[in-house]
Amino acid sequence: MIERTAKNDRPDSLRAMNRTFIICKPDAVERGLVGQILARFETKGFSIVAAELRTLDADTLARHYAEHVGKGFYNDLVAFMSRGPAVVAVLEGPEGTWETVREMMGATNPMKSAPGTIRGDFGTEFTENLIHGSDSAESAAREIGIFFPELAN
Ligand code: IDP
Ligand code: MG
Repeated sequence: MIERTAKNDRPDSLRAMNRTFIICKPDAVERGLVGQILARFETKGFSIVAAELRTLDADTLARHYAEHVGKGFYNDLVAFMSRGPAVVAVLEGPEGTWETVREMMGATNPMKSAPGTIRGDFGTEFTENLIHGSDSAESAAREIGIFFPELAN
């Protein structure tokens, strides 16, 4: 795992607000797009504070995707997300970084994602949509706690 110290000097209690969790999903790894995806965030000015190539198991995915357990697409989602390694990472930037990361990802359905977004530029499949990003500051803190407990406050 790559880990480095936060660049800011805020107290630990505020840092989670400036960090968000992403997954470059198995399709991104298979297609060799991880470098391009991470480069967009780095070029934007966000820092990678943790990153690891990791194959996700069903139990971890059930915690991560708790809100989706039992939905029609859930079994396909787990099969996809566990079929090979993904890159799990934590990005850091100014307040609201999670929201800007979501905008850079694009809409969930890549056929509807705007050109210029990651999903809009690289994908066509609803489930295989390349990237996950936390959808709120609270989700970011929860997800970082699942995947990088050593970074949790
Ligand atoms: P998000 O990743 O944009 O936050 P969510 O609604 O949280 O979207 O769904 C989680 C993931 O589940 C999506 O990124 C996608 O991979 C998959 N997914 C969501 N809805 C559908 C669907 O209707 N059909 C197929 N896959 C879906
Ligand atoms: Mg979501």
